[in-house]
Amino acid sequence: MTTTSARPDAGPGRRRSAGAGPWVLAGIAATALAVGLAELLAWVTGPVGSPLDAVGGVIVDAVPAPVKDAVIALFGTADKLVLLLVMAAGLVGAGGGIGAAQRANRPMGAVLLGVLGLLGLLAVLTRPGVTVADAVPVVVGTAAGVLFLAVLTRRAEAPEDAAGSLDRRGFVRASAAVAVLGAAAGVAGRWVSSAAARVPAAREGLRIPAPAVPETVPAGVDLGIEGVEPWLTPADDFYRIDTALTVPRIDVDEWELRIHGMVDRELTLRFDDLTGRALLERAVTLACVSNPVGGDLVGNAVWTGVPIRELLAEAGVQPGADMVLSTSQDGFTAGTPLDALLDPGRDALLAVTMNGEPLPFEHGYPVRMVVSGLYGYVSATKWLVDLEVTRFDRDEGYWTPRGWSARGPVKTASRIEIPRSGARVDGGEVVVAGTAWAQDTGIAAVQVSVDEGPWQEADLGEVPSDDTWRQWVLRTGLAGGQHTARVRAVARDGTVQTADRAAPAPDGASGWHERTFTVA
Ligand SMILES: Nc1nc2c(c(=O)[nH]1)N[C@H]1C(S)=C(S)[C@@H](COP(=O)(O)O)O[C@H]1N2
Ligand SMILES: [Mo]
Repeated sequence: MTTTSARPDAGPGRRRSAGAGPWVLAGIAATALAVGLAELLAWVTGPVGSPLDAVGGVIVDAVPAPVKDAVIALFGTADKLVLLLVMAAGLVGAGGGIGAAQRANRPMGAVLLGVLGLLGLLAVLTRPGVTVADAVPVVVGTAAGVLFLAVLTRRAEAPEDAAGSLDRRGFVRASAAVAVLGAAAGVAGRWVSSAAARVPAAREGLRIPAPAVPETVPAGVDLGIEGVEPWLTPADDFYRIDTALTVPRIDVDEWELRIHGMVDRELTLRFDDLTGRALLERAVTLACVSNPVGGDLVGNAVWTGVPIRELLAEAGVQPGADMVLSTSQDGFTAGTPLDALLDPGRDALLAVTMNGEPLPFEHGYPVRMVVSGLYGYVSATKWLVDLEVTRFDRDEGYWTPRGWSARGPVKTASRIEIPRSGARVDGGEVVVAGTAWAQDTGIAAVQVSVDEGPWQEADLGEVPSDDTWRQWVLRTGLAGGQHTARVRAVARDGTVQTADRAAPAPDGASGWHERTFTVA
């Protein structure tokens, strides 16, 4: 119950109705809120749910061909913009009418707004590929608009001194604020969703020049053994590790890379500045520091890109620097030792393609780093936008304060892929096979010991360089019963893969991989 103190000029419960102008504004505000919120939500649920696109589509389909031709002749490619402006004008008119109706005959305005929403919903539901989720933007937007109008009406009708009561000024202010908010939401929604739709199309249409120095992959990289990972990992099967909740979708035309810090000349590069250079193509195996012994957070791809040292040379690295802090568009950072990036013997690329295609969004489109011999967390920044030449005693990468070591050279590793754990295999000759890697150093040999017997040399697949993993196979006669095989690799510098067991944190797992299986 509301108690009201009597005032000479306004009796208890007396309606103070604003004039027609404020009500027209209120109707426009409610409509703007409904449409604007729907457009913003359609950015999340997908473009099919956009009421402006849906109604625009209905209009385009309904307009007679001569009118359409005239519009295109008049406005050219701005025809879509013209249609949007016409719809916006129509909505302002409808909103004004809704406000006037609400003033004259409550709740007629709210009902009309509901009808407008229903028409928008029908338009959305006629679109190809529509799903239930696409109804959400219009329904929620319309509900918000109706709610706003209802609450505004109640408050305007409330006795002047009741809590939440609105005077004429408050009524106009609330309407104006919501109108601006709704319009801003609509513009923002359309802007971001059009950018989001443009980016995948741009990636599809992207033409990257052929590498000046192509990779030559020898014929024997794959030993052709069933159950062994292919030497070249298809992009779709490539492991994915990152901190991104939603995969960044960068517009390649907007992309810029800034190279700064302890350099003589700051550089800002656009995508064309990168791809206009002589591109180098290299197969490089990427590994995650979190990969356990025998794990699969490792993959091998052919990348093309620009050697990072060429760009650093152009910028002119100043004495005293020992690290390059790379930053992604979504704020991830990696601290890479400068000497690894300057070493002419090591492949360190700003990569723009993966297996002959523009980088997949998940793997860093449009530009990422790939550095042979370093774990991804200290070197393989995806969605790269910034390189700062600095020092390890001044800066650190994302994972360093989270329990991982500042430097992350890849540890020599090998794994058994067949026989699978617990497998039963046919007697006679047993095939033990898998993959081994020591990026930037190379695999010289792989050795297998069965049941703690002597180490036997496996046959090795070919490799184009020391940057990639290497397949291996040992064919050995084994008696029936249970056996355990273990594997170790020897790197090209002569070091033997260590037997010391280490967990992945803080700088990578180590120890020999074992598989136990049964021979029939
Ligand atoms: N922007 C960004 N780049 C990143 C990461 C990340 O979280 N964000 N993770 C890194 C880690 S830990 C690894 S192992 C590799 C994995 O690359 P991939 O997902 O292409 O296999 O990306 C590196 N680059
Ligand atoms: Mo990683």
